[in-house]
Amino acid sequence: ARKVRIAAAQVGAVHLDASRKNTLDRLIHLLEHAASQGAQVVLFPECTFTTFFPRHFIAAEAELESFFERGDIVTSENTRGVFEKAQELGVDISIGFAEATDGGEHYNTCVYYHAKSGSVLSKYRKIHLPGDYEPFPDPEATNQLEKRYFKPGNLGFEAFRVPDLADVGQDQGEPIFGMMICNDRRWAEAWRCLGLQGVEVVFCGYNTTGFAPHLWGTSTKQDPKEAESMALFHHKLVMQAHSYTNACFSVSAARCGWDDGKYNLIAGSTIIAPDGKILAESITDEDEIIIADCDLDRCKSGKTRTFDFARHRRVKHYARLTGQ
Ligand code: CDT
Repeated sequence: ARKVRIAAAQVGAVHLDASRKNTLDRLIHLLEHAASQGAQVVLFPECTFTTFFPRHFIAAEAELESFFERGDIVTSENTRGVFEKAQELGVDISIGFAEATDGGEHYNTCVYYHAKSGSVLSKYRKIHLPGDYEPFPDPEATNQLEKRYFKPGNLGFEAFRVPDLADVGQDQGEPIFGMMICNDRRWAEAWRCLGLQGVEVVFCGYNTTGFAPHLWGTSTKQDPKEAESMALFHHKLVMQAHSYTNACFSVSAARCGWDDGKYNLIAGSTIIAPDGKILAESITDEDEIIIADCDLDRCKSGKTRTFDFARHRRVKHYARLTGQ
């Protein structure tokens, strides 16, 4: 058995005027809570350190920039607390943040931080940016201005090996992880890129609006409760289906709850097995840890039989996927 105890740290409402310190303290508290249950690695959501600002049209540059992190995420004043705590506890973390590069580019990013070496093992920049460049004319509409605020990621979907997590057999090597961010989870292509690299655990942090008819292209008369339940259904549908078709575990961590008492984000953080079944699931829309023992050997049956890609895929018929 190659068992890894994995946790997702779901983060409840973070208001527009939340203090950075208060939000960071909540993340540290969640990490301590996960570590006290024996978690070896903890996934945090997308854009974890602030409210989900792409819902707002922010014209003032200084205000917009205040939501982005600059320099080294591990040592920056606003973010280092959670990395220091991870190292102190010896627990790896994966965490999402809005990244501003030295060259002035902006990405929706996450990193995998390896506690033992105190280093970032892998970085991913969100490739599928949902929503719009221009805000909706309707002042009541919830926006999602990711196309305005971020560039599409330029690092691809790169799986990576993580040392020190599991007792691994000689031939099997270290666990293979991959990361995606929120909207990416709806795209089979993203999962298959990781699946083709033999991924065993996919991490996905998200901010998903519950009721947002303009965004989803549904009726504005839709019942908000029904809309939220549909959004949750689609979230679980894609996490379960794509875990199954790529024979991998998946972990999803929500930023959720009612931001500013007005903007609803779905909860539904999950840990899913390679057969598509849910192993752990959040029960609140607040700060909450979910945790599961994931035996990576459970990926084997799918990877060697039904989804043995080398034997069963018929690539010459897939040319349309890459526009060839
Ligand atoms: N953050 C993010 O990517 N959210 C999107 C909302 C849908 S926009 C139509 C998501 O796919 O969950």
